[in-house]
Amino acid sequence: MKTNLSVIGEKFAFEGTVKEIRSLGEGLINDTFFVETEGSSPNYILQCKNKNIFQNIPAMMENIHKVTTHLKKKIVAQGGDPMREALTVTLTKDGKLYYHDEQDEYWAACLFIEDTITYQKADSTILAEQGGRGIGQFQAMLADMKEPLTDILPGFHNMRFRFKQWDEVIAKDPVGRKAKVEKEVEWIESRRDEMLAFWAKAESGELPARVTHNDTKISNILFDKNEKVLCVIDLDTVLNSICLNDYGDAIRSYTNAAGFEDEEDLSKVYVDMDIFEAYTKGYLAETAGFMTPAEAENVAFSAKYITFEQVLRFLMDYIDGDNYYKVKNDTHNLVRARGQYKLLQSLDENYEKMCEIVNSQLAALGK
Ligand code: GN1
Ligand code: MG
Repeated sequence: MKTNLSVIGEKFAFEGTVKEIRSLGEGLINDTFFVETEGSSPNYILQCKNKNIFQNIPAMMENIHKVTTHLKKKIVAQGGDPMREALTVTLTKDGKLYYHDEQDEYWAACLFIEDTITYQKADSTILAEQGGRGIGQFQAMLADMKEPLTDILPGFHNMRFRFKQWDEVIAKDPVGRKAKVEKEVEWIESRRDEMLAFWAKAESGELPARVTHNDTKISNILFDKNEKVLCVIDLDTVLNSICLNDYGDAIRSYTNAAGFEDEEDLSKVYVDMDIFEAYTKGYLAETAGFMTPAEAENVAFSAKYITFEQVLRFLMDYIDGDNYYKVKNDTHNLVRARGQYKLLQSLDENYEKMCEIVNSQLAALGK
């Protein structure tokens, strides 16, 4: 049955009169719509959340509510604009954080922040440094948030959990693709111990759990017209996890010279070290103040960790028959896994230089 968007829109406490609700294109996870209102009333973003991936959407919305409430208090105390520098969840007319429709779909809305720009690619060091500041400020403002968040994506960046999923998929080989990717399977197996050793530091508490974003690509940052970071968006994945994962995931996406995960020409996939330096500078300027010595020591490795995790997740989804990520064809996940592996190789090659950059930035910040 086709969803009647205007009926969904009527459930929310939008100011003014809704003129049109139109699709903002297909995201990889949720379906997103722009709600345009008449005259000078605010506009909104409306989303149908993906319930296959997010199995507890009420808890997800509670997490978002807790985080945005905390951020707004901090922004006001710093003299900022809480309506532009943090997301504002728009409630339903009966005061709920989401609307659960008759077809068992979950909808949520937030205020659209006007006069901002988003980028798909970090094509300048200015943008990269600002992006690093954005996630760094986000984490710093949330570093003293005491209320725990519900773990709505159990095991999300947990390598032990990922290997458990991996072992099950490899044992099952449900669509007979394993034989086609022996070499790629070996990429994963050969680094199992190295990657589990990093995660063991999170399990022991050596790397503490903090409030983290978990999807730190550049398109999840709103910039103002002067290329200055304004607001971090897409809070579906806010969780308690280690802060370095947000840094590592951003490095994985910002520094990829190819600019996207679908590049088939692997000669275009490598780490842009100028972007690496700029992002690292921006991120550490905001986070060095709260980082423990153990966190500071593991900054550079986190980029390898998250990139490896992404190779594993794409390859696992390929072997599993493409159940998680949306794909355009049978080899889409394999292409993505190969691209991420090429990026991981480039991170390996540049690792010494990456450590030097991190250490010199930390030293400049008195760490
Ligand atoms: C998914 O759709 P997007 O880009 O927000 C995924 C991330 C992956 C990313 C890879 C909840 O995020 O973890 O890194 O694809 N999000 C979820 O492109 O699994
Ligand atoms: Mg996302």
